[in-house]
Amino acid sequence: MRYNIIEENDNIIIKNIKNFIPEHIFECGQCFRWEKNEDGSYTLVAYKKVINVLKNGNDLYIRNTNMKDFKEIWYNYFDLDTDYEEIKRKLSNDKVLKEAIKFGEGIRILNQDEWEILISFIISANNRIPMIKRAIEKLSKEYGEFIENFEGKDYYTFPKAKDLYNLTIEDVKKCSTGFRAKYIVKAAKIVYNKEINPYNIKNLQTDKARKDLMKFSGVGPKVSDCIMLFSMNKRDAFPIDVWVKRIMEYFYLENDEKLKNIQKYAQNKFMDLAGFAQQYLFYYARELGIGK
Ligand code: 8HG
Repeated sequence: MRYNIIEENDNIIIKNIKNFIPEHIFECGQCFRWEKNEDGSYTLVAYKKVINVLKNGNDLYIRNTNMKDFKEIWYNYFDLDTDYEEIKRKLSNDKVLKEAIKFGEGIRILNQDEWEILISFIISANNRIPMIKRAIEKLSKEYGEFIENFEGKDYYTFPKAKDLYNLTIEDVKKCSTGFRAKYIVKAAKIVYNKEINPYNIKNLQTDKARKDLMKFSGVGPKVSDCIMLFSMNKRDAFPIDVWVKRIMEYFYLENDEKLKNIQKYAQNKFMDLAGFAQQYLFYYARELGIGK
């Protein structure tokens, strides 16, 4: 994709960017390490960096970065090589999606770190987004590495398996992780001992990748599909949580369908774009309370 990119001081500016609205990207459920500032910008921690993202008119400002990091990290992180115009055009043939896309027109699916997303979505089970964010922030502060102080606040990396594998369940519970603490320690042990390498799973086909992810305790079909979609570039994954179940039943299916049937229906209908469809639907349903 072609962009008009300018480097200025510690800023990268992309002029006239389309299909990119920070609020839609960060608040659509895929990502937890951000906070919204008074000026409407978002501060984000990922890949050992802290950046600030602001849409100013049609231009995007990524602050606290440089061209090297933009090319090596942020271009891929923000999925800038993917043509969202084309995806939206194809999905808009469906009239429900047409509305959902209008609502979340600036959504992009981020390419996040596999290990971080594995643990983040283990934490997401039976949890609410503000609580998930809090648990991840506490874990990072307690067991991650200090990155820098940015605008008065200290930022830390997400802890690695080596930082977590020898903790007690009680230690991890102190970070507001609840019953998921035991799954986190177990996953850290598995990865530290090289029984499963989460960075290799993305090379497998979706069905095989899902099976491998479900070897981790605390990872069921929904969590595995979130991990594949948000960190393994599997855009055919279709995670079904309460909101996606509601909206699928409300608009497309009879009431109270089995998850397996919803999954099959979505996979047939949206095919390789199922993950994108899911994200527009999740944001639309959750923000508007559809089907509640
Ligand atoms: O982006 C998401 N899609 C789906 N389908 N489910 C999600 C996303 N993000 C997210 O946190 N969840 C789940 O919804 C995890 C948790 O069960 C609940 C939080 O609102």
